[in-house]
Amino acid sequence: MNSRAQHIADALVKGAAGRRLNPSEAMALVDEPTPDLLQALGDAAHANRVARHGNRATYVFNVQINPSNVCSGRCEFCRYSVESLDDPRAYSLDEHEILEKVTHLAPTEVHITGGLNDLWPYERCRDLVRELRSQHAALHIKAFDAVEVEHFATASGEGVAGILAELIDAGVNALPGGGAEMFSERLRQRFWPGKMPARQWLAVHEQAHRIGLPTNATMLFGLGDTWEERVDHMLALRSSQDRCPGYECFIPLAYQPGDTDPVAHGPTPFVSLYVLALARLVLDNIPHIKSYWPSLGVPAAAAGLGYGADDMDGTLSEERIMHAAGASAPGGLARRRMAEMITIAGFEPVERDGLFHPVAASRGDRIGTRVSPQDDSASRPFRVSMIPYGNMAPYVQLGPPEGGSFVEEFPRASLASLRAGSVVASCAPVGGLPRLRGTVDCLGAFGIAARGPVQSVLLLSHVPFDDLRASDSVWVTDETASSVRLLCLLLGRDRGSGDLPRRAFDLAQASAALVIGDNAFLAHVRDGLYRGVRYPHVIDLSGEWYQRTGLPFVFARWVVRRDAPAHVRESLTAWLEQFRSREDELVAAAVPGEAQRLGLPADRVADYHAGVVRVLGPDEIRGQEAFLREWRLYSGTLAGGEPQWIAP
Ligand code: V47
Ligand code: SF4
Repeated sequence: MNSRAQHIADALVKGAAGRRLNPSEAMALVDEPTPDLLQALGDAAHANRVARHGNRATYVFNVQINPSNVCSGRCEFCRYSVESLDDPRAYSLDEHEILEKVTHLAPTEVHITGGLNDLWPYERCRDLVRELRSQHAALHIKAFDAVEVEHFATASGEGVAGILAELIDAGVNALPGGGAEMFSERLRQRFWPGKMPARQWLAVHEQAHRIGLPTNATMLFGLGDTWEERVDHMLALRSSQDRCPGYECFIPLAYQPGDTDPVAHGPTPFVSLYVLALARLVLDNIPHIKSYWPSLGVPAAAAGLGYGADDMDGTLSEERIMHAAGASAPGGLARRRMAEMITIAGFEPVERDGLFHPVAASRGDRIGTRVSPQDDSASRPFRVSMIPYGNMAPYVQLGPPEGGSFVEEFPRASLASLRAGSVVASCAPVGGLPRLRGTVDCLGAFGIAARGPVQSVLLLSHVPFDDLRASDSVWVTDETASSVRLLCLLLGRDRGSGDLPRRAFDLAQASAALVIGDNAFLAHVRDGLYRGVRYPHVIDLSGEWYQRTGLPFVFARWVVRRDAPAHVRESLTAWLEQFRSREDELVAAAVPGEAQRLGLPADRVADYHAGVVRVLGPDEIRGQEAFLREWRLYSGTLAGGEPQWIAP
């Protein structure tokens, strides 16, 4: 072995054992990155992470809140921000919306970060945190990166220490790791000259650590940075942690180019895995390495768990920063998907809190049962998917069937789980049932239906329904494809397929938005207000359907997998029969909790429930058949099959 190879081999042995690499050893690991060296690095990093965390990989049930995308920062790589409110892509959420989202989703953690602007000045940000804390005592609030803290400090004249102390007092539990970018001054001058230099970023974090506020640290890579610059970034963080400990986690962020990229493309999975493994070996004093799926992509992030990472961040509904730059990872993942992804990668999934502690088994999710493989105890051997909308609350009130447990997931995900066999039963969206023919059977005549408007599927529109044309665009929720089909049918039957509106990928630019479940109900109660925008036309699609056909609309049917064992079918049937006999009582019992969860008067919620049909009669069955027949006929007339704005 030559001396260079020996140097690398020694560094790997030290790194695998968790011993500190000196700068020359760290540099040797990136001298000539090759696939063979990646494997060796991965093995060493894996040994290091197993010694620290065993075979566990953590995730958190979290939500990202980005109050506004208006930012004076003008970093060249950023596809998320816009310069002013005049930009059509600009948005600013309001407090009500944010609080409602958090109440509705009830996450373990919120991650709040936004742009530098006058719309959300310091006092407003602080008061938002205060309000969140007063409403959610146990919520982990990870808020405002070092760049935002510095901006608050300059604008308010209070100084960084004062701002941090006040934010802690308001309820902040940790600072996120954003704004570090790459510490290289060369790259800063080139891509983000207006942003604070490395020493200032480090000073904010060290100040936070001094007063007991933990933080994270990121590194943006793939913008023409060299391997030496990456190692220097890690070494600077390592020294900072030695000086003033408090970094919980390191998060490498792969540059997402968007469509006006300053460099040709983002980093390859080879580079991402190399960076993760390198980080685990160099950052001996930072406990956690995060494989951040919105930025690395789901496959590379899952693979990253075998290259030194021990955490996958979280469910992250509403992540905007990476997605604004065209990240191809899904917009949010259900807890079950996180757990599945980790299991498939060969690790034991553990749901954690904001400080990386396992979530206590008693703190289950809000619909009754923990969503993790630990549910598969002998006493709860089968899983039933439960859609997390208020109209399902009476079923939740009844509790899971004998021998089963609930798994929370949106309608589209529940179809995939049924197909994959990871759940045995679901109240599945009717539009997806034809594709499950032969795989599932209906369980009696139970489901969710409406004889007229029920505020469960709404089109919120700037344009009257009858005037929507091909020149318009519709943003659709990705929670289900069924309601999208209903909308297509209602629009397409009168207009012809050539005149269907286009699908919008940006809500802010859409002429109309299709929303379902609780979002639809809340938008109805608020006279068309959704995500801070008031839509003058609120069209209830089950009402439209009823008007045109005289038939009820069936949103979902309880189905069971055909291969379910007899005792599972029996248990589910007995459970639904029990539901039938106790429906009124269960609905009444669900109303107060639902009213509190949604922040609405109980009578409003009771009215909503009164409009939902759960035990279906002959009219509902006719309505379901009519919808499936009409859809078959209509979609058969479309040249390219289903319209392109129906996601597969
Ligand atoms: O600082 C912006 C990055 C960061 C792009 O603390 C981009 O747990 C890639 O800080 N391509 C903000 N990256 C996100 C962040 C974060 C993310 C996940 C977890 C944590 C945590 C923190 O996003 C910015 C910037 O480096 N970013 N635009 C882009 N086009
Ligand atoms: Fe603004 Fe942050 Fe985007 Fe820079 S990265 S432009 S500071 S939002």
